[in-house]
Amino acid sequence: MSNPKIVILTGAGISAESGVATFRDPDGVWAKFNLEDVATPQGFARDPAKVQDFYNMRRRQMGTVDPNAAHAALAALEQALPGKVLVVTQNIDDLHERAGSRNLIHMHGELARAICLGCSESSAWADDITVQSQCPACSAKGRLRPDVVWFGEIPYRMEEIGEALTGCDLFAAIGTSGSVYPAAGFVEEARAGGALTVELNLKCAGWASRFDEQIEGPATQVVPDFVE
Ligand code: BJW
Repeated sequence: MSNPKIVILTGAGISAESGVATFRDPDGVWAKFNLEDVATPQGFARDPAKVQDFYNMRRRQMGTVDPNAAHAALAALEQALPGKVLVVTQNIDDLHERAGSRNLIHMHGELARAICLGCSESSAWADDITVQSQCPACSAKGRLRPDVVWFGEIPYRMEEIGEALTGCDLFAAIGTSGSVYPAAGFVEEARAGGALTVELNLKCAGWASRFDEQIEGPATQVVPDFVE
């Protein structure tokens, strides 16, 4: 999209009430799995099966959860303001698109896609990735990995996101701890371009002081109220 006026950054908190675990909350993913083992290229090089198991488990879980009222509210906002809303999600689940969002950037990739280490093509992928999995583009076997962005890798569509942040009037961050860059720096980029910046979070701690306004509460309650 060329000229969105509202840019919404979402994080794991928007999917929490759908039953998808966040990362850094006490019961989050990083309390159960070592980040270095499952979310870095080095971890994948050491033990690819362990990393594939981790993402296969999360991909299977996607089929058991549904979008919630917060995802639906953002999709409705986009419908009400055609061409004006861009959702940038750090989440690799597909709940925004299943709720109806279309102007959507998955900056950390998607569970529902696999990328080939041989030909670099990304393909839609619904099943487990195994050593027998064949790349739909080049037919190589055993060369697929989840098309997600690990630490040390460059998030997707950064130029497009940067332009949208600089040109927007409103930037809202929903359900993210602001601990991972470059997403954690988006609020400053938007503010430098003159945007009003708003954080919506269950608990506005941590990076809240970097926003003009904070709205505290569960996403399924505060997001529908916010977009009205
Ligand atoms: C609710 C709620 C409810 C709960 N309602 N709210 C030192 C300084 C600065 C940077 C670096 C540094 N050392 C290394 C870096 C870079 C590094 C980084 O940021 N590291 C930090 C740890 C410091 N970043 C990278 O490596 C990135 N790449 C990069 O920088 O490339 C260089 C480059 C960039 C740009 C241009 C050119 C070059 C890549 C980062 C990849 C992150 N990958 C992960 C995992 C992969 C995908 C996956 O497996 O899912 O992405 S990590 C993980 O964290 C995942 C998430 O998308 C990401 C963010 O987490 P999120 O969404 O914020 O979740 P939580 O759990 O942290 O927070 C949940 C929030 O929800 C909480 O606030 C709750 O309160 C709230 N909440 N319930 C509302 N019901």
